[in-house]
Amino acid sequence: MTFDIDMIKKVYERYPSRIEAARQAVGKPLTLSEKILYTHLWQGNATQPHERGNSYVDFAPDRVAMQDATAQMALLQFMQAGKTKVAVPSTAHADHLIQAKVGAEKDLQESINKNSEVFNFLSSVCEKYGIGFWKPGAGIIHQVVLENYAFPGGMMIGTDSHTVNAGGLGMVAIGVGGADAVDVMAGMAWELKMPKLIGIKLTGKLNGWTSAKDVILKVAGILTVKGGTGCIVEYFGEGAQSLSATGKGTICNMGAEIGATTSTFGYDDAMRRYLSATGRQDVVEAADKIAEHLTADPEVYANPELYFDQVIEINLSELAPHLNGPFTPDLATPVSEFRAKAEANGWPLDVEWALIGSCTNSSYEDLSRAASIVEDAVAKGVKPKAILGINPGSEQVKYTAERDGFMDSFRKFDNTRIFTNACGPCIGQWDREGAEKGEKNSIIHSFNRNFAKRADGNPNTHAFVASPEMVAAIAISGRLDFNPITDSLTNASGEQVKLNEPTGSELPERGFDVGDNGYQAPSEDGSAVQVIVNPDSDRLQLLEPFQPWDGKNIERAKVLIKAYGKCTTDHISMAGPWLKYRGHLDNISNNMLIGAVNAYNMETNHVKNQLTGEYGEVPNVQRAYKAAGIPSIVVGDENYGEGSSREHAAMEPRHLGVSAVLVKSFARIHETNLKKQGMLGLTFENKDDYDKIQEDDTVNFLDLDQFAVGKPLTLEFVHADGSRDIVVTNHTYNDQQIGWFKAGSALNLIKQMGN
Ligand code: MIC
Ligand code: SF4
Repeated sequence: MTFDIDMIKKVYERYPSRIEAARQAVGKPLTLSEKILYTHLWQGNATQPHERGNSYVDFAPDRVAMQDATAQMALLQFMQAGKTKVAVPSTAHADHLIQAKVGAEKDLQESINKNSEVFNFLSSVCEKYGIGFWKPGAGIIHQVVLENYAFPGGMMIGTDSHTVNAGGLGMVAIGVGGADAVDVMAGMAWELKMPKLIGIKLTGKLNGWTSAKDVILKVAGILTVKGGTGCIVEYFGEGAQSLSATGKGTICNMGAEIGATTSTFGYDDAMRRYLSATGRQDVVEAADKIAEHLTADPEVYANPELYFDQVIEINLSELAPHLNGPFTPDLATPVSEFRAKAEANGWPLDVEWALIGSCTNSSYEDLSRAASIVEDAVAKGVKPKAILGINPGSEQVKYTAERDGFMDSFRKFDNTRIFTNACGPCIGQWDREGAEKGEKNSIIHSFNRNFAKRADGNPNTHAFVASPEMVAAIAISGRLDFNPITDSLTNASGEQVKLNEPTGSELPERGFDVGDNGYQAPSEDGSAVQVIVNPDSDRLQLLEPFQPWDGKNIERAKVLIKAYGKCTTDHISMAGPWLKYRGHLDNISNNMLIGAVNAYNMETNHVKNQLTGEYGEVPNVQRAYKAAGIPSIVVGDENYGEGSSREHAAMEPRHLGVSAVLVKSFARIHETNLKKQGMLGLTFENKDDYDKIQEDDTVNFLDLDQFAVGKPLTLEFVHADGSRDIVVTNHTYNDQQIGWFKAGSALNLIKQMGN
């Protein structure tokens, strides 16, 4: 039976009338993205058009998903909101806290032992408040959501940036911070700036070694890590229809890597097949009744330039396999050009580890195609040079792939490691032997992110992103510059052999199967369930409300750090070993900005304490300012806060007393997270002013006491020699968000409203 089928049916029932209202309001044919957005307005029927890229709109998402590493903070906040039950169907998934070391069975048990306090907390909060809980080992949140909850034309939010994966089934699914999830779970509207729309027309058909992953690797190369900011990417065309639902999921998933709000595809046969194979024929039947509304109007796809803000065309028939990286997912290189580029840049070519998995590429189809490469190599007598690590996306995928022999195919390589159905190495939960030596090396993986230190903590690991098929081929050759289309390998008998093109199955011929899928349903009435947080715990800490603004200008603030270059959420609040403190704000604050490069000395975690003149670790220096009652600001570069949805990156500075973050530009989720937690997120009016800010500066806000919508804020930087620079900064706060700032946080406002 499909989860929440009644809710889905209700959404579909109101579709025709809401579309009608939207059509009248907008006054022209509608894209799919607009259809989904306008049918999910908080107010009900649309009464006016909403200006893309400009107007803030209140939405009513259909559901919420959370993963363990962000759910802890989301649910700690929800517990403060004073509600007895979540207002919309919600789930939490235990996937990020499980380490990959020796193999699934041992690793899973060890992780359960190590994290039992957190898992028990999540399990009991879920039970109490009516939230479905997917236990450790059940799978990666986005794969489980695609298999069980996503439905065409629906809208969901999730406390993870890759929530967007559900676009593979035609949803508008958006990654948010925990505080946003709390709004929706508490039965309030969820606000988003009306996104702009990028249309990507896919023509032709994938062939040979190319896979869905290469579509998004190519798009990332075109649009860069910032190019999708504030936009929904809508894919269409005959090429789009030729892709499987999980392939579409891969493409949408990595839309997070170009900063896109989300990505989506129109309802089609591939989605019907997937829904039906995952036991949701009832959704197909309901969706078929309104199928015309679950894709754009025909005029839109016939003349996309008239309806999208930007249009890109990609011919799948000509698309080549890509390798993206190192250190950023948008550095795209077609396989045929890779060798020359790697040599020119001194990227290590030998590969010791090749990893298949993550929410991006861990479907049945992915495993089947990668397994075909392994089988082919075995048949031709070729032994793999690198270690192959596999993280299946869900228990259902693993169970079925096991039944159909693919896992055995992988095991034919002596050095394959099958890890738990969980994030594992993708989030730095990887006990890689030797990583601590910090040697320069390369790895290849089918994940989405490849920021420095992410997988194994070694800053010198060059991580490259590719399709599972290419990862398998590179595992076999042991070389990053191996091009399976043109290159041969030497087999055990010394012969030159070429690998066959991958083959695989979109869906299991005999259907999916699973023993225990790892789901725990909540109690009907959770009022008696006790949620226990031990006051001495170092993993969990109940939250204290942040202080409201005192209505005055901030004066004599210090510059804690001027971050140089890329400063992602991994730099601001590192994952890996720090994941264990995700439920304890004070403890996790000890990682605040420790990965950011200090522009004044180009070192990490080494900033000047203006009170003593000595250099220290960022969190310690900030704790010293806090203890002395001195405010501070953080300065940053472009796309500050790129990457994850983790609100810790906003809560830590808030908790430690940073007042404002002033940058050249923000990534969307992070900017909202700052606002929600009552921080000031500001951008330079003139980006060159970044250079004017000096290490010993003291900062005065001149007109914060007149904080208002659309009105720039003026900051005065007093330099050590007494000279001053006036810096004009912009902000995007609307009235409600200014209210959050004044109240100290959005949650403080919810509580006020509840009382
Ligand atoms: C990630 O891929 O970076 C994560 C870990 O899934 C994050 C969420 C987190 O930090 O917990 C994300 O993408 O939002
Ligand atoms: Fe997990 Fe990696 Fe996906 Fe994030 S990107 S949800 S860490 S698998």
